[in-house]
Amino acid sequence: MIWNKERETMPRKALRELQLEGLKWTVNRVWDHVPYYRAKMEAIGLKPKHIVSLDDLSKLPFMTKQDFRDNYPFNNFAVPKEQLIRIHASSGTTGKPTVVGYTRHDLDMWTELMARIVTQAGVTSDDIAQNCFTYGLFTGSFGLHYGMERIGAAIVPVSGGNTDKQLMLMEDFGTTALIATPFYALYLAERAAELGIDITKRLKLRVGLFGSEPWTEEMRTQIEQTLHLTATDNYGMSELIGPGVSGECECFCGMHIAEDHFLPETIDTETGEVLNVGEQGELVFTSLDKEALPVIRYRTKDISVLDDTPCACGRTHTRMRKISGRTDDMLIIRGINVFPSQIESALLGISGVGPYYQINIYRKNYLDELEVLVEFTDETLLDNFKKLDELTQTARERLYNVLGINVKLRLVEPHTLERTTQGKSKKVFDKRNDPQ
Ligand code: DLL
Repeated sequence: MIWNKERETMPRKALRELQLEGLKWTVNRVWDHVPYYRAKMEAIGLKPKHIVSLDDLSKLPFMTKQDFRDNYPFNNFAVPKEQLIRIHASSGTTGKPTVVGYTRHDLDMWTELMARIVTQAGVTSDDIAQNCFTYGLFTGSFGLHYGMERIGAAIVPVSGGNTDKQLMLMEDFGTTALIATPFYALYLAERAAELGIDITKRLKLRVGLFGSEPWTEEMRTQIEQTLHLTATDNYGMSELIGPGVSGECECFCGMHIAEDHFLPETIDTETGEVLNVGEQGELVFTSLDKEALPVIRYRTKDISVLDDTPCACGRTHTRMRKISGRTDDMLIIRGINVFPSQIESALLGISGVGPYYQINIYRKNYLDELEVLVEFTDETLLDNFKKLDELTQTARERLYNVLGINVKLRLVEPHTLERTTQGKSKKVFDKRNDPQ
């Protein structure tokens, strides 16, 4: 089903006209109300009147996370405080968080976008949706919450953690839709097995809405096989709106971007040059009708590929491929680029290991070393050194074939690596700057 047929299936020509109108409106708004960005434009002699076509987008300076930090908390807002009705912040691990604000119009627009996302994932008003995203400053929980309410699904705001209780409620309420990070979804399945809950018999889950952290196709397969549901991906970031930027439809061929509200680009991370649709690069977004926090050419650091070929679902909005990594996630080990997602894909393709893993990077004698810890799944192997050794060799070779470098691979016992039950999971531990 399509939530907003008029908008989501809009002919491309009409969509481009709408985008141009939104772009001009946003640039004017920022020029008038956001001094730091006006200064960036003035520094290159650019005025709002120079933006006359969508091609002029590339003339505009980028925004980055640093701009949010420099203007903490409210100096990048384009409205006075009395017009704000919600403030969220991203989970900055160090220092001050990234603060984002919404007017009533912004919240309404966001809710509509979330209604699209959940509808295209296959959720209907008959569903009972359990929200395992932690409620608080994080945008994920509230975004999905209001989107579910808008379409008439029953939302259960359990929040993060409390896994045993989550499973109890899931069974008692007959939850059909699950909202979580992909790794928490996997943990729910593991915990259910530990508690002797037969998911096929006692739970009624049928669809999962997963996002907020990178996950591979191999991880999707694992989740679908263990939780017995259809796992869908959705993407977004606080700076732009929260979740609601893009989500998968029933065709599973990328995530449709809400192009009537956000203008996507991909750029070469090094040069900032705009890439052609179909080329892999860093995603950059411009908001088209946000009041409180207009965003121009925000560099997400997320790596993807845009695809504007027609989709069988009838939606006309450009799609983006699953995020393959972040520019700041990329590990350079002895001159070779390695993405954690490559490691995840390789490990999950080996029977007998995974899906829990951890990546450590050390510096030894001025050389970087990559260590991968992965759980083996069959506990009886503990008594079978030969088999364990063979499995280690297989996994090591597989990683070498995929990454092109030697990895120190360690198989660890099942249930030994940490399970993240709230928030995004951390899998990479860069210890290169730790004292040796
Ligand atoms: O994570 C928004 C969100 C919440 C999206 C719930 C989807 C579901 P932030 O905390 O600001 O916002 O983190 C944004 O998370 O730049 C990506 O690096 C990553 N991310 C979000 N969704 C996905 C996804 C929310 N589906 C950052 N796949 C983004 C891969 C994702 N990475």
